Amino acid sequence: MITKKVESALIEQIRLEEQSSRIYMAMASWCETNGYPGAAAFLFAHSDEERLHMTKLVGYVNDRGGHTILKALEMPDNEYTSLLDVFQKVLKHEEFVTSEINNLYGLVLKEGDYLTGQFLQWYIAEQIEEESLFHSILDKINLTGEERGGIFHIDKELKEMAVAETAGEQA
Ligand code: OFO
Repeated sequence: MITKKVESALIEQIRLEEQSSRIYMAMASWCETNGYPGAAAFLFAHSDEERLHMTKLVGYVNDRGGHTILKALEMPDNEYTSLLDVFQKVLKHEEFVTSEINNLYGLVLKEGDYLTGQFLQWYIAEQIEEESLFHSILDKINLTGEERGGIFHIDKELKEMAVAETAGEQA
């Protein structure tokens, strides 16, 4: 059984995962309508992944004697200036999520809830993986600059990554 304090901290994390899903959906939609179909596919897949992070937490809270309630979400940014702008914002958002997961982990350990701590280790590993992935995408975009051929190639690569990510989720 989780304490009320842990329950409410997990519910806040659920809100953040759902918000992340919306943010990436808005970015995907911008990419799709601005000539970046690969980035759009990648971000649509990533939006789905954030939703899975959310549902995994919902299940955990309910299984441990809590009750997940859903909180209000914010309107995400819907306009971006370039693909670089999109991925800079993705990385910034992921860094924010990592710090929130870190705080959450600290809180549950302080509460003596080691089971929830163990559960959250999956999220910690996931954040490390995501930050490193987004750093590498951003490095590529930075190296290419505004060069159209390079951006076209990166967009193609993002499409392949989206296909691989979707296949991984379904496996
Ligand atoms: Fe939920 O994994 Fe990133 O934010």
